[in-house]
Amino acid sequence: MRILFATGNSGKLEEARQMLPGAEIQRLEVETVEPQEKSLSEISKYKVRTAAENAGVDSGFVMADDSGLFVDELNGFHGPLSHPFEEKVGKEGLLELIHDRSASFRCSIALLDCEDREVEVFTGSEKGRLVPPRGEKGFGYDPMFLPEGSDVTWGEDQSQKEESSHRKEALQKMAQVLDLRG
Ligand code: ITT
Repeated sequence: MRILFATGNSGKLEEARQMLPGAEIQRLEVETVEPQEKSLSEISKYKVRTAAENAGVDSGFVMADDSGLFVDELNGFHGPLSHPFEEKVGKEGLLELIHDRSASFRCSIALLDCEDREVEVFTGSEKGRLVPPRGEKGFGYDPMFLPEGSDVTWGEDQSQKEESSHRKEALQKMAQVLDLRG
């Protein structure tokens, strides 16, 4: 089964290919549009609909992913607002704002079925702790994220992320539904 993935983020694309070996995932070359004030789920739905529309895709499946880092002490900030935050404060700047470094990653994947124009959303989350960057693997905050129960970051050991992550959980839920559809 072919799924077009509307993303400008090569790390997400690689993970989806690795985590969903049963699907042929191709990048949909289109700029994603991301409203800044809503939930991950609303943003992912908006992203997938606008991407399919702007690229003129009218058959098959299109997916989009919106993910974010939610810091417990900041009541879940910055969540979906990563781009403005990173521009002003920077990834490592985040560590200077907090005492308690507990945080979660959350992922929302929206899947558009172009036949009936319905969008289904699949979510996942992963708890952990933020640390000064270690390792160079992965992307984004991976070098700063220690998943719960581990003492190495995703930047040092990607195999942990391949086994269990916010994106993996969402992709697995999506894979189940696609299998059910046959
Ligand atoms: P799209 O084209 O798919 O929208 P994006 O990079 O803009 O790609 P998001 O808005 O979903 O994606 O995510 C914003 C940032 O959050 C992203 O650039 C990373 O810095 C961080 N992020 C998201 N998922 C991550 C993950 O699995 N590991 C580390 N950082 C992540």
